[in-house]
Amino acid sequence: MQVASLTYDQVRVRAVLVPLERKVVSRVGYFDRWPLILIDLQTKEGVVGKSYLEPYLHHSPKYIVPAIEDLAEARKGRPVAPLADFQPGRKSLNLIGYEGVAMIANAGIDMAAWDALAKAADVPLAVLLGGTVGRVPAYNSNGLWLTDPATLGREAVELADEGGFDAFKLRLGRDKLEEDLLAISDVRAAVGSNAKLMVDFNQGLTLGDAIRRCHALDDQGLYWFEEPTTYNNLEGYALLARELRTPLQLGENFYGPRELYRAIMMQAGDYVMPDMMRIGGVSGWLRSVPIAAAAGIEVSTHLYPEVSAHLMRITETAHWLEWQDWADPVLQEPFAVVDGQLEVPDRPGTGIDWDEGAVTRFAV
Ligand code: SMN
Ligand code: MG
Repeated sequence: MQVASLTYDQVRVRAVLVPLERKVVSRVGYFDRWPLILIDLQTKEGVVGKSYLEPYLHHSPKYIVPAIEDLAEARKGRPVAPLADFQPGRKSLNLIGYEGVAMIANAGIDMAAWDALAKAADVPLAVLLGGTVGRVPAYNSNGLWLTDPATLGREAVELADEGGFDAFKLRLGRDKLEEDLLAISDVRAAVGSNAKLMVDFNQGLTLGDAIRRCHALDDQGLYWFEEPTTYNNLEGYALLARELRTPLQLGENFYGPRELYRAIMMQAGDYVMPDMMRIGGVSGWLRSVPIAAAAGIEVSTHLYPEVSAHLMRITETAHWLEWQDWADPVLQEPFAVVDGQLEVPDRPGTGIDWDEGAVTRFAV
């Protein structure tokens, strides 16, 4: 189907709580199930754009869903023009905040709008954006939480086998340095010393402890140190980045392009990894990553592997895609991973569609 332009009609928003194969045990929280907000954006022309949000907190759909519905209602009858709507959408809610729920709601609608436009053009999103479909290098982020270090080697082997991975995210920041070192050595012993280990502290350390712990781990050959301390302590990050040899990664908590810009201006890290829900969806990504590219900074993704993979195909300094299969339980056709790379499917839009039986089963 090819349609010249689209008009907003209605939005259908549903919340589900899906099972996690491995429980998330991290310094940002414990999650035994994972909430998803599923957005179906219906257009007057009959094309339906689809996206999902991962709001972490089980009860948060109660206040995020109405914000999405309000935004969509205000656009009823107007052309679907997500890039042009990005800043006006944010401004329309800025009196209750420029970040948080206001941005999350905008990002959800934005991703669905881009999916609709690509479907109307009958091309994959990566192609609509001027790229091609194909593979994107990924690391497996489905496990290696703050669980018993003695079990991590076995788990790392399982994770490698989930798609020929040789790069993994390992969560650190245990009480004792020795426990973090044990976790690293167990994983290395199981998957080999050439495997890349991205380590994530999930903001768990005070700045002082981050200085101590990161220095102690600096000669471990780790691929990056992610969020050792509170995400918005950019001065602290700049200090860590200056002192450490291991590259410093941050960015999953940037709300919009200006926060990425500020972090880069302050030399707060070596790499950035925006999250689709917080950076502002596809439009927020398109507005942000050129800033990183101009600064020569490599860009990785956070969560949202499906939509993010399309964007990595057109991102100048594309680095690593974070692979999580957490939305798979409600997807009709989960994306394939081959040789540690995510395959962007050659189908119109983002390639996301719901398994409606599963949506009913996991509805909340
Ligand atoms: C993370 C993501 C989702 C839940 C907990 C922790 C982590 C990551 O920050 O980067 O994967
Ligand atoms: Mg992280």
